[in-house]
Amino acid sequence: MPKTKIYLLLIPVLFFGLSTWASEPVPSDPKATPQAVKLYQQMLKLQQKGMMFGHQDAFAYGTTWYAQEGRSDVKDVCGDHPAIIGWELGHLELGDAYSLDSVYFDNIRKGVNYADKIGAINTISWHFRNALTGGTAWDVTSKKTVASMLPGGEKHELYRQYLDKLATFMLSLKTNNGKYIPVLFRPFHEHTGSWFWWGKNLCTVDEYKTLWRFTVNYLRNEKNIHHLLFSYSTDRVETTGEYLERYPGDDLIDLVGFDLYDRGADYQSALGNCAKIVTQIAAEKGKIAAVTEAGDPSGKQTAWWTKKILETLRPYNLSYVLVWRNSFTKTKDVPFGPYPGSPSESDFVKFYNDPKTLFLKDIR
Ligand code: BMA
Repeated sequence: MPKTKIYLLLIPVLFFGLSTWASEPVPSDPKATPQAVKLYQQMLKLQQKGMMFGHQDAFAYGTTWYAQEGRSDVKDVCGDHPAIIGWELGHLELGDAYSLDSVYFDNIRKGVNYADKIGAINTISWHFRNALTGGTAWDVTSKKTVASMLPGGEKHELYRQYLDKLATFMLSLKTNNGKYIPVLFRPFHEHTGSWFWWGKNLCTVDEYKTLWRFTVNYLRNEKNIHHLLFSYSTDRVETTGEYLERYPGDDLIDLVGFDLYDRGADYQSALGNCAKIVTQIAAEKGKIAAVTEAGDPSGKQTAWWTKKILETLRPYNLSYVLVWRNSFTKTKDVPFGPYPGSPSESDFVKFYNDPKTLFLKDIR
């Protein structure tokens, strides 16, 4: 066959290939790295298939161990790791060597790398200090903190310094062949409540949105960071209007989520309602939807995984549900994830075996 004819045959192939490529959804950052684009598209596809399981600090420590590569309490219980691994950066802004949860930032970097290498997805939260008062993330004594951090504010320079430290850390998340590891980043969460300095009663709608916009633009434009997908996550809300009241914009956000702990008899209805709200918004906007934090604060319910979580969330196309950490030190919190000997251990295995839930082996 003459060469020109072969080229002609290629035209429909090329056209089809390009049009499929053009219609693929892309993250909010127009300069997102190929790895961030790939992660975004992978998560959008997976959310049609099932719901991933995530655990905060899964690779950092468990109820009886600390910093053992390859171990997680989840794996100790069901034989597989979570698909989503949560990390926390609080105190990075102080220049400390370890986080407010006593995890060395070097170990977080190694853990993010390890998770990425084995095909898991990393999400990072940041309970960072109150720049105005010097208090913790839970210091809600001033309503001026957010305003003070914005351009022109008295703590704006200090906030830039916090972000510089954050940027240095994010830019250190690289694979062995030098590619930035894409991560979900989830700052300023649970802002529909008022227990963090960025909460609802502590700043205006405008201040909250401006804080987001300044932060994302600073990281993207001044620090040249393009491997982050940004998560917006409220606490419990009743309506779509309430959910979106402080939403900073489609050009900044990739994932819409919420945090909801089992604190009362109406947990299932509230969980279902929030799941409905975020999955509808995600479908309309072409974004990822997730339960970004959950847990049973009593630690005693024996069928919590199947009865409360799975049964309630089964109808929805959620990317993941992440439960909070299994602290190895004595805190006021129970371990929220499964662990050997926990009252809900066998129920977790049922949850794991259900086709709706996705763990590491299901996504790589
Ligand atoms: C909270 C608790 C704290 C922890 C913080 C940040 O919900 O688990 O003990 O310091 O998250 O991870």
